[in-house]
Amino acid sequence: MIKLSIAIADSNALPSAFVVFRGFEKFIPVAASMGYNGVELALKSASEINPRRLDLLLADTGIEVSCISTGQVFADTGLMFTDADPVRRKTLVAIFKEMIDLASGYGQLVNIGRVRGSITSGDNGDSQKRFVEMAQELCVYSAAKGVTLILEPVNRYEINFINSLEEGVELLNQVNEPNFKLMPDVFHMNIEDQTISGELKKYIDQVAYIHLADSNRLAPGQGHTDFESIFSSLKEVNYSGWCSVEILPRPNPITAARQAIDFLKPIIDDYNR
Ligand code: LER
Ligand code: MN
Repeated sequence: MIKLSIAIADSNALPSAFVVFRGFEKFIPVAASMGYNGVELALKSASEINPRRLDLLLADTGIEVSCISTGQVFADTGLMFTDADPVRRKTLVAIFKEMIDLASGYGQLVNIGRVRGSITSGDNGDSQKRFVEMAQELCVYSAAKGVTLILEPVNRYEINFINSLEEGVELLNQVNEPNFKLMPDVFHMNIEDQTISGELKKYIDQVAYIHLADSNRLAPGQGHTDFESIFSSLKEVNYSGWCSVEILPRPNPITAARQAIDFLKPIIDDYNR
């Protein structure tokens, strides 16, 4: 069974927040009325969420939180897991623990995208070691709260650390915690991975969540990514979980969200039959 979600941030989110919708109060009801099952909350801090208000919105609309994503933490603060400065890493651990506390009530998934940080050339693996240690600490904290951390491979034009699913799985193996999984994004996979369908099938046991966008990062159906093939491959290996629409809000948020669900709903309904 696949459930469909869409990325949303607070109304005053940074321009760099990569989401379709901005404004929980306004757009959670819009996403629900379009037929989305969930919303992915893109946050820079857990304090952006008022749980009482969110509970009301979720109850009124019947929609779920699919995941909490953290790209804005990096965009807003520049903090990263690989940072050489222990004080900055400690600040990031505290921000993440609050996100994990929030996720224990909403979605039980927290992503690690660009906030993992980059690798400084010639550092002899120190950046990676810092990542592994911090991920292990946060996995232990998350496990006690029933939360899984999900690592998103991101293409080489945005970061130099973990671009492909294969690299992601190597890092998962080093961290070696049961609640550390992958969040493939088919837009990045189109740039980095040998094939999208093949790598998704190969690593499906590690896949806990999927981002969807077409080859041009518009709504699925607007570019040349073969979504029929992706979903039939996922079906072969029985993927069950969230797929989340993370696309450019073009020509405008409503049209982009509508295009995505118009294209994906028949495919997902068929998948779930
Ligand atoms: C975040 O999910 C992502 O895919 C990044 O490309 C955003 O910069
Ligand atoms: Mn993504």
